[in-house]
Amino acid sequence: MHRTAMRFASFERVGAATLRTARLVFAVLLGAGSGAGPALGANALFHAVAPDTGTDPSLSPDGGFVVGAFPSGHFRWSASTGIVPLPILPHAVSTNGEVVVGFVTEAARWTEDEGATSLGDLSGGNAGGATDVTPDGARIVGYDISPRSVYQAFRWTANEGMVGLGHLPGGAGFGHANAVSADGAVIVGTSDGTRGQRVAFRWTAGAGMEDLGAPAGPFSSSFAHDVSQDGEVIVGLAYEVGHADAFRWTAAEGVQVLRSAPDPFSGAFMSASATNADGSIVVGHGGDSLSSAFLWDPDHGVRILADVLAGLGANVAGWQLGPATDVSASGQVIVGEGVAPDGTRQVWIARLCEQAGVDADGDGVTDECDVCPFSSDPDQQDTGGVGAGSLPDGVGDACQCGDVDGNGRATLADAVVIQRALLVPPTATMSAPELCDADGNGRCTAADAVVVRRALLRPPSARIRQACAPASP
Ligand SMILES: [Ca+2]
Ligand SMILES: [Ca+2]
Ligand SMILES: [Ca+2]
Ligand SMILES: [Ca+2]
Repeated sequence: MHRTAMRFASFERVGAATLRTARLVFAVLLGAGSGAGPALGANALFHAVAPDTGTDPSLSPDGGFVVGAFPSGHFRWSASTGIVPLPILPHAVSTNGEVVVGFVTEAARWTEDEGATSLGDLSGGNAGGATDVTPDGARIVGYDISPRSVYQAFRWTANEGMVGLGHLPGGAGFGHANAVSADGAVIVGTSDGTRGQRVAFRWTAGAGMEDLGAPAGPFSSSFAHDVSQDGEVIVGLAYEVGHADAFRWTAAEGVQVLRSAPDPFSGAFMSASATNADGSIVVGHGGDSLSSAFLWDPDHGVRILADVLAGLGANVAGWQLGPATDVSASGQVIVGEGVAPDGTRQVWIARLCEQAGVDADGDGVTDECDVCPFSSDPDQQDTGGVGAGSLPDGVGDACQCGDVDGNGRATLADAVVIQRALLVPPTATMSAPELCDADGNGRCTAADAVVVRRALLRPPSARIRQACAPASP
């Protein structure tokens, strides 16, 4: 991804149970005029699905799918499908969203066609988990736990099944693969070894498992959390009692601590969670409670993500952006955990958009960060989503299908207005009749009122289709 081409950013939020989408425009360009590095742009994109979304979200490489855990269950989300409940605790998802890997009672994969299936085991035990999958869904890595509680990293393909990666020399009790490169050639994780402590490893078929080494400093342990798709960059956490630093490894530079001056975390804990396809973007979290998301790139070093977004004009006021847990291959989409202004826990996404993208409606905001890509709405107003009191959901007021009274939210009042406006003679008037078509069949009928009502149920029994005229090409 050409980071210098980025001019727009958006900040999305994925919540739980119904789809609500929202984006906010930012007007400030960050980095413009600096001549180098991402000049991030000016949109915010919030996808809210319901309150109380869960933890540890992961992204598909294209940023289109999010998987995560609700307190009440597990989910896969995309803008087009909304929430799909999953019978698996998900840790990673393939590009097309079709393969989700994680944990059921042991390492497992889920597909729409086959459901959840076990990946088998190495040791006759019945425990472990899958932690990552290649973009094509074909290769999976994770860890197996034996009946004697020996952890061993594994790789898996349909043909070979589960193959153990062993341990670093001198190690025998702990191995845990966390990530795999796009072609499956490089696997990273943590193993015990001769140094006794658990250390980050890099595995290749030719060299086997190798100790990644430790950064300079008093670190006794290290954990590799992610590898770039090209296998060239590894990121993770280096640890010593009372201290932890995020690191980034390359063959040329070895393990380097990702702490730059000025240090936004003032020496407190840091951990890198994920990196993009070429390793040029790293995300993670830091601070005494490990609760603030950060963004690293070589031009700017470590920055607090919330500050970056606020600097771009994003409306993140009142948000606590907790750990950033994953980033798309392009580096443009970042997902993490946080607390919304209303106090609910939410999964959020920040999107960085290309300045030179298509602007179908000519309102100055490129399609991928336009809250209404097919309605000219230069103000990018996004009041809420589906439900009274709903947070901005990434769908602009101008194209919030179902919101016929035009107050920026689709609520029960809208369903009532639709029904009354369709009476002969009508007993109510729709302020925004163009938003009536909630079921997306091209007409405004009583069925649209039913869809709005059902979309408001918890859990919803219908989804409002974003296919009314202002939301359509
Ligand atoms: Ca536009
Ligand atoms: Ca627009
Ligand atoms: Ca909205
Ligand atoms: Ca409304």
